[in-house]
Amino acid sequence: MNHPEQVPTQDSSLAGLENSWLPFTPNRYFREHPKLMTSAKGAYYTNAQGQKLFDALSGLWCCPLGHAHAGIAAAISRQVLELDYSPAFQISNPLTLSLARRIAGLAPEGLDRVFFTNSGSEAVDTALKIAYGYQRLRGEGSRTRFIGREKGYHGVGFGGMSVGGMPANRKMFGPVMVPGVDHLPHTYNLSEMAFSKGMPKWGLHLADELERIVALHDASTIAAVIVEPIQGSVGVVVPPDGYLQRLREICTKHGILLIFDEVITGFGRMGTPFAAQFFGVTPDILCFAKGVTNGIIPMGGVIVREEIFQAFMGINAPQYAVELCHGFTYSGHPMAAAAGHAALDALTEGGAIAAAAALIPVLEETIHGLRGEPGVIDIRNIGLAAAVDLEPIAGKPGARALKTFEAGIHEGVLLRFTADTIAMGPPFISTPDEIRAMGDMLRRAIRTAMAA
Ligand code: PXG
Ligand code: PLP
Repeated sequence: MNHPEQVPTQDSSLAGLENSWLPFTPNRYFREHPKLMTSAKGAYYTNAQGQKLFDALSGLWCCPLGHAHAGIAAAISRQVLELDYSPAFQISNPLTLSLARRIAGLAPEGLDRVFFTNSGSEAVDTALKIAYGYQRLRGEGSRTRFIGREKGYHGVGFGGMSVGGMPANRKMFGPVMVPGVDHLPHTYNLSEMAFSKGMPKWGLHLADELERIVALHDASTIAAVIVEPIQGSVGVVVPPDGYLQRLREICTKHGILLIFDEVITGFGRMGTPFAAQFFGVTPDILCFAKGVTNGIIPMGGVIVREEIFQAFMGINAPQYAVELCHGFTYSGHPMAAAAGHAALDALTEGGAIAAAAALIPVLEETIHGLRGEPGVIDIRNIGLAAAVDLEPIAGKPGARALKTFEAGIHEGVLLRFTADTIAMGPPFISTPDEIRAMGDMLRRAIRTAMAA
């Protein structure tokens, strides 16, 4: 049903807003301050006002190759007339199989089996189910607990929400969480690590909290630990030096699976194919999404150690029995697989991951150049990702970053903020000058927001 009386303006491009419920959006604010994009090319959007905006977060971290990418556009146009869909259950197709092979080839040694999903949230819930199923199949069915981390974001499925650690995403749903989850402490500590470049030197001891949690619950009750190597959504919280190695050691010692949620860090954001290679730590299960198709067709998945897959193949059931009763109508969608192949072409042979690596020092220098600006209380960076924390306005958390976001649009940059943190993950196709220009626009936006 329409509610014409609620249409905020006469602008015909907003027709339909009264029937829309926008995700992770303050819908009441949006209605008064609508923002519509109408086209995108390369590292820029054009909005309904005709302004050109630099895409400082590569979409929502998912478009590192920029927009209107010729190779991906050509691949999906071909694919739609070749094989637009084929059933995901009981059937596959050569393109999806060969994409799994290429992804396994990019992944760290030992991670060889790919299960496709359509989003990061689905990847996380799939990973948790595989982890528990594996423990059960190897005779460790008492291992039912999952350990997440404070400030973690693992999507919005019931599993991902439960292991996630962003209070706002959890508080409405407390009673319906997956039971038995515990959380590692987060590693963000302004007094110890403000303005660090790369990995903070402080905080390795926080990994030992896993030993405390294991002692509390007993290892025999814990199936898996899930962490983002870098906490992206909360605003680029970088792990302390040695932290992920320590988690790996503790998990191995206690027979606990380690899951890396690389939905943001996968496919080049760290200047390496995955963060696992950047940090030199290999998990047992790795979740991916976003960059795998450059965000153009939704796709996600998990990559698991062969041994985990083989545990499922060893079930005591006839050969024609389904080993894992789990999957999605669109798992390994041929259109997504076509986009995935074209994205991987650009990331690997096309040199985009190498280009991202080359931009890392430019982003570091640019972003730390904002130190000393009014209201800037922290700056941090790793890989091609960075964040700036702003002094909150007393009693109005998030209001300072919102003002900066609005001022950024005026300057020509689309920023992403969460609470009073501005996060940046520019496209790998950016030029050094574009990164510097982004820094200048952010500087002016911060000054405007502080003056307001
Ligand atoms: N895990 C991680 C680590 C993520 O970053 C998800 C799972 C969920 O993926 P889907 O595809 O279900 O949204 C994510 C998603 C931001 C931002 O501004 C981050 C995400 C999504 C939207 C915005 O940092 N991460
Ligand atoms: N709900 C209903 C009624 C369905 O039939 C299906 C799939 O067949 C789903 C949900 C799950 O949808 P998807 O496989 O796209 O996740």
